[in-house]
Amino acid sequence: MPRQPCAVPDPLDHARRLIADARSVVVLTGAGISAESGIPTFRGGMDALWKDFDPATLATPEAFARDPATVSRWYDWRRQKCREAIPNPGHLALAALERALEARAGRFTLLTQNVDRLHHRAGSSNVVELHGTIMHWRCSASGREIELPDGPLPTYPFPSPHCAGSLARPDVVWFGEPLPSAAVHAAQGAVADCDLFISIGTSSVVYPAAAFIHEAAAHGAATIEINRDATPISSVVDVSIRGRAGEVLPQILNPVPN
Ligand code: BV8
Repeated sequence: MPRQPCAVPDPLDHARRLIADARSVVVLTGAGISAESGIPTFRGGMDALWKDFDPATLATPEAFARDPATVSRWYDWRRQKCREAIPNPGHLALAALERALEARAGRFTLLTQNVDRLHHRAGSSNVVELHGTIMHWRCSASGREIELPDGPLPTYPFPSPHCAGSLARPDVVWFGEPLPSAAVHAAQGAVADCDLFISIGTSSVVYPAAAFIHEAAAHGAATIEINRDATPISSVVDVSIRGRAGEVLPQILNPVPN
């Protein structure tokens, strides 16, 4: 009798089983989950308009100090893209997962690197914005929040109404800036407690966000990656699913097991 090859579970079935058994889930999302809502990813090419600019060099305090008009225009263009975008089935599936876990007295934390607020608009509630939000701007001197017009800003850079001579800046975390301590604290607490960590739509190259999945695995959490392209974690997670978040998440989360 020829030996039956040990069956390698279908990744989608494996993911479904891990989710059904999970008690405490942490999800980390990146720009890829908002791509199907029409928001350009961070490293996937912003748009013909900005093709000559490298986002990683624009998303720095140095760039803002050197050329506040260009940086302000870029962020306000992205803010408009975020306002026009609507949550896609990937965002909605994660909101449904949170409700299903709550219904079975489980725990759910959504860590996002995204600044677009689409998870909130999709109905997710326990959302930790690791890199802030583009939908709020603050005074570059006092840090006070600045009311913005819904439409494009009238001038770039946009003067702060709070401190003479200061500018409005997006309330995001730039490279070289520390993440909000409350967000880091919330993330570390959730990661320490989770038994399942799901990474979705991120190139897994930006720290400290990219470290969380390794911390979760180190204390025994199962790990799943859902991403269009391979990343540095694809070969180390328990389940690696290559695909679009808006297509894969509804397949593994609906109906969400209570
Ligand atoms: C800090 C906000 C210290 C602004 C962003 C080790 C430890 C700590 C720091 C470092 C470290 N090593 C290096 C650093 C420095 C740096 C860093 O990580 N550099 C990297 C590039 C090497 N980190 C920092 O500077 C951080 N600060 O550590 O401060 C400190 C402490 C005390 C005092 C002073 C300082 C701050 C990092 C945050 C920077 N801000 N964004 C803005 O948005 O403009 S990061 C930026 O990258 C975006 O937020 C983005 O979310 C993030 C990660 O990118 P992704 O989301 O992954 O997007 P990307 O385009 O790369 O990938 C998309 C993926 O989706 C792709 O893989 C693609 O295949 C996939 N995809 C596409 N479509 C789909 C899809 N997947 C599924 N479905 C689809 N449809």
